[in-house]
Amino acid sequence: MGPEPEGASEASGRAARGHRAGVVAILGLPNAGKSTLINRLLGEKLAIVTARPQTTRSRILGILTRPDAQVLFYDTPGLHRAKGALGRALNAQVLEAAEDCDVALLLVDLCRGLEPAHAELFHVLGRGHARLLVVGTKLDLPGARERAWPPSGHPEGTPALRISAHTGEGVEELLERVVELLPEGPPYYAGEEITDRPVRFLAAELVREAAFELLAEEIPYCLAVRIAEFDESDPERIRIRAEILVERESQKRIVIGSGGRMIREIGIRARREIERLLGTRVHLELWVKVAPRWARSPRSLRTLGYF
Ligand SMILES: Nc1nc2c(ncn2[C@@H]2O[C@H](COP(=O)(O)OP(=O)(O)OP(=O)(O)O)[C@@H](O)[C@H]2O)c(=O)[nH]1
Ligand SMILES: [Mg+2]
Repeated sequence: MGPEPEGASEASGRAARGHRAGVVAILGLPNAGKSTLINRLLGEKLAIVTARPQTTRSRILGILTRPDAQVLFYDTPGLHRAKGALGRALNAQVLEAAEDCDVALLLVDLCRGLEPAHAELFHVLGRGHARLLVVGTKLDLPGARERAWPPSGHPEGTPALRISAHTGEGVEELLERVVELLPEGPPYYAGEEITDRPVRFLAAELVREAAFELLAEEIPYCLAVRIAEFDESDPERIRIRAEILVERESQKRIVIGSGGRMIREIGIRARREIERLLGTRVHLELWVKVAPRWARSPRSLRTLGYF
């Protein structure tokens, strides 16, 4: 072999030879811990997390860049029995992500094991070309470590590892396994980007997270959040006006709460989180609006950023 070329051509040669890049889909049933894991991997809160199932409503990209690799992690909604346009759209996104990735992480709550609903995910993954890793989650929970692992029904020969996204146990090892499975190639994104989502979308999600945590029963599933105004003209204090959309007048009353207590509480929590995200002070104004059809049409779901 001849001598190595020097300068820029040497750098690009190095990138093509050693560098890895690819798409990793984080998949699983609702509440498996997908969003918590992407946040842990990225070291930033990109995806909202609540104790309720079906929190995530869209694919969210987290870009992890290091000298030897760029990993494009996609958080996805939990695969579930779909009801209505929103449910169907969520599941469609999950299946699309599963078919269209280099590596699929199938997250399984260790305390629940494999469930019949996982079969559809295995089926779709079997059709695609992705390398599959089965990941047991919430290893820190009492009893999780004693559960059979890999779980019964686990496809033979598929690598399986266990993590706790809360304590970080196993996460570094998971990342190394993922990088090894990625194809060689140059990075897709400039190094400083960590997501493709605009901050106003992340801000809307943080309002939704606060609402999910504070409202009981079915109400969180009947609401969506839209940012009506995002004013950065004063960089010391960003002004945000967000609208909480509900389907019925009765839901609007519950979201506002008696004497406005509930909406005030939602506002306080959401503002705290948005300030942490933006690193500045935020003035957050919340309005509740009845929009009976927000969840019914693909067009309005797209406008809300759920596609
Ligand atoms: N103890 C423990 N709890 C966890 C861990 N990871 C996630 N959780 C909790 O599990 C619940 C669900 O976590 P999410 O990350 O929102 O789960 P998800 O899979 O994104 O859920 P959906 O978006 O609804 O599909 C939350 O209450 C998390 O705090 C973990 O490593 N340990
Ligand atoms: Mg989620």
